[in-house]
Amino acid sequence: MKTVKSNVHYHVGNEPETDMYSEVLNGLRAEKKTISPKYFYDKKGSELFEAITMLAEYYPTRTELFILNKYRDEMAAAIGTDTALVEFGSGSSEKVRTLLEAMPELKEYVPIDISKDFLYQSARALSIEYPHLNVHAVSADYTEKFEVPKLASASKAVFFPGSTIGNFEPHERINFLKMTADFLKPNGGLLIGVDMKKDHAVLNAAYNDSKGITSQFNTNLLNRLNRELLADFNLENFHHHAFYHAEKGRVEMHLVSLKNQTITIGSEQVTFAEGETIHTENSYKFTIEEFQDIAAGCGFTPKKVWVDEKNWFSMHYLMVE
Ligand code: AVI
Repeated sequence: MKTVKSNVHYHVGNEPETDMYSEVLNGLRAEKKTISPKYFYDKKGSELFEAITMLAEYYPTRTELFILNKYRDEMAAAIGTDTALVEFGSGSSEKVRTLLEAMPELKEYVPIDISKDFLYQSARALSIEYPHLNVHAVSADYTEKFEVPKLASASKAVFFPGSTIGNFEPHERINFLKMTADFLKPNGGLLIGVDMKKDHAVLNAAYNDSKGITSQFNTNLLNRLNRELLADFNLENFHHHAFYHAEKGRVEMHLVSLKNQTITIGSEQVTFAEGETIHTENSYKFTIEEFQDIAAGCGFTPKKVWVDEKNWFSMHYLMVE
């Protein structure tokens, strides 16, 4: 009998430990009510985000893909050949395929994602498409400490597309970049997608699409709380509100209470005044210099930046010593 040797390996990088109930409740009890955007992504939320990426008004995904396609050879050259490519929040590993096409000599790809089933399925598919690649799928929350298996390549490069960094608060962003710099030492690189500051009308339209998908994405959070935390939000009594806040350099998303109301969540109650909001997301936008300064403060040396013709989206390559 022929023994089959698989080129996909599965690892547990850490066990995510968030207590959603107490985190959400603390957020709703705060002076300014807030819920972390990480809770958008249940099954329905992930599908809605996928739909957002295909909207005419939502430029980031297709612009980043355009940049990746156009400059993938330069990116591959910057990353080098004796390097393991590690992707944070790899999901379906769709974007990385563009890069992999330009890196035929790459030996190791390490997708990291919190959603184990999806990760393992995508890693398996990728390992079949790229039989020469060793795929080490690591299930982990990459914003916390995690372990990766011992790798054969001389150095590591992290691929972090999608401008997810824009959804981190300034202190989270700094922690994340410092942790990533530590992880990459010595001689590692970070290829990261970063959405840029631009005409406010373009930003406002991207988060207020005409089909109302972003509104559904935002309000779906309440559905999730109803189902998973036994809450009784009536979705008709909350309204999607998104706008670009120029001084803060971010798009804010809120859910506005349309009346005075009291909500039950599990065994607790939370009251809302008419017009009061739950702040559900910030999406920070950066000039090239702003982002390079932040990264430099966390131990990175900026090496190269690629942008589209309109200067709407950037992909930075940064290195650590
Ligand atoms: C995932 N993240 C980068 C998206 C963004 O643009 O900040 C999430 C999103 N929120 C509303 N539309 C898309």
